[in-house]
Parts: sequence; C-alpha cells; structure tokens
Amino acid sequence: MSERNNRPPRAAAIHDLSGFGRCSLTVALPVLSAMGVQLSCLPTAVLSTHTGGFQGYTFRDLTADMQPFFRHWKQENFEFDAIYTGYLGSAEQIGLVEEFFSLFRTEKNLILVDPVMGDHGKLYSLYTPEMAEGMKRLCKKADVVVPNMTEAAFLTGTEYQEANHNKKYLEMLCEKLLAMGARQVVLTGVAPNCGKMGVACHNGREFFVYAPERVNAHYDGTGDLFASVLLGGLLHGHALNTAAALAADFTRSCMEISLKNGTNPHHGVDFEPMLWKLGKMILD
Ligand code: PXL
Repeated sequence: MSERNNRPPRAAAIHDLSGFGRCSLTVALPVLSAMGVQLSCLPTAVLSTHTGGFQGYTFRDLTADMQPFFRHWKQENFEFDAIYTGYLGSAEQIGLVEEFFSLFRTEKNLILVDPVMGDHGKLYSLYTPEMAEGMKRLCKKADVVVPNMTEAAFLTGTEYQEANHNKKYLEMLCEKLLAMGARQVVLTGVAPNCGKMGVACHNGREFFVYAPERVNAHYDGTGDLFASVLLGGLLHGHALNTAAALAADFTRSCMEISLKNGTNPHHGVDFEPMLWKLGKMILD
C-alpha cells in the first residue's frame, strides 16, 4: 500500500467482543499483535460471554455505532492491508460490513471473511436465516473465506457431514464456494477419517488437504484462533496452504495443552502460553 513504508501490516477486525470465553476479538487481538500485525478493532457487539454454552449472557448490539465509527476511520484516511470479519450480531450489520468493504477495499488489500454462523450442523442461537443469506453476499466479496464444515454446508446448500469427509466432498464444497465468488477457500474441521483433523484449501487453482493427528476434544473459539493465525501468516507473505498448515498446527498445539490442563471447553483454548511461538514463527 502506498503509505505502508516500514510500518507493520495493519488489519481491521470486525467481530464481537465477548468478555469471557476466548473467541472473536479476545483471540484476534493477542494473536495478531503477537504476529506483528497492528489490529484495529470495530466491535459489532459486546457480550458478557460468547453464546455457545453459557446461560443468561448479556448482549449489547453495537449496530448503531458501526457506521459513525468507520466513517471516522475513513475521514482520518486510515488504510488497511487486510479486513477481517467474524461474528456479526445482526442482519443489518452485514449491510454495514458491505459498506466498510466498499470504503476500504483497495487493489492490494486482502478481505478475509470468517462466516461465523454455526457448528456441529446447527446455526448459533442468535443466528437467523436472513443473516445466513447476508453472509453469502459477504463471502462473494472475499479474497479468503474460512468456513467450518457446518458453515460451508449452509452457505452452499449442501448436506452436512459430521465426519468421514472424502476428497470429493471437500473439493465439491470448495468449488461451490469459489463459484459463489470467493477467491480462495479454507475449510476447517475437516475429518477425512477417524484419527485425523485439519483443513482443506483451494487457492482457485489447486486443492490441498492438511490433516494431522486429531486432538480428541472440542473447544469453543478454535475457528477464531485458526482464522487469526491464518491471516497473520498471509500478511507475512505465506502462500494459502503454508499459512493454513501453520494455523492448523498452532491451533492443534493449543488444544493439546488445554486437554492436558483440563480446560473447560467453553472457556476456549489455553493459547496464552503459546503466543511466543507466533512471534518466533514470523521471525523465522
Ligand atoms: O467463536 C465464534 C463466536 C464468536 N462470537 C460469539 C459467539 C461465537 C460462537 O458461539 O457466540 C458471540
């Protein structure tokens, strides 16, 4: 970018802030900072916890603040090397994110859309079908989309498969997402056979699967952790498949530690002791 000079890469993150339960901004901010990326945060909502596993959480919708917030950024002529979207709190916010894209999209920057909609074959509790339709429009404008298997199935109108994902099924999902307009795709939560868990990537030309040994546990927020590390890797010039493998390995190590620590799955993974590795990764 023209004004980049020697400054660190800069990304704008459009996600919620969930006070407890590592996900969205409380993951993206430490991870991308550790990877030497300046992260500017546009919060979509403030919650006491994320919505996946806690009862009685508070939810402050920030839709009304979003436009004045980013119009101020535009007035200040801030530029971003990447725009990173995640959990959105209402259908209206999706329209606002489209406006954000049109204001801040440049020829060189990267739009990464994590279409946070659901997991385990179901939409999240506050997610409406209208929001799911809006998410398709955002994916169309993305350079990289990072759905899990549930989100990929909803976005493409394909039957959800919990496991035993064969190459044909994975490639078909990627191709459908590319046909919708995304330039590159990374599917997460890919389970090609029992004992393996990882990602499938399509860069528009080639298709790859990377699935190391599965850590036999599920933690909330791992999709956000994966997407944040992936973005850091891409901003440091790694190719899609390399950045995706780095992100998958990092997420897997955090899950391994959490399993050892007996961490409550709804609290998210214990990534804090591992952050130093991300700093090292970008220096290597
Ligand atoms: O990790 C995805 C996520 C992000 N933000 C909120 C969520 C969830 C998943 O449940 O509820 C508020």
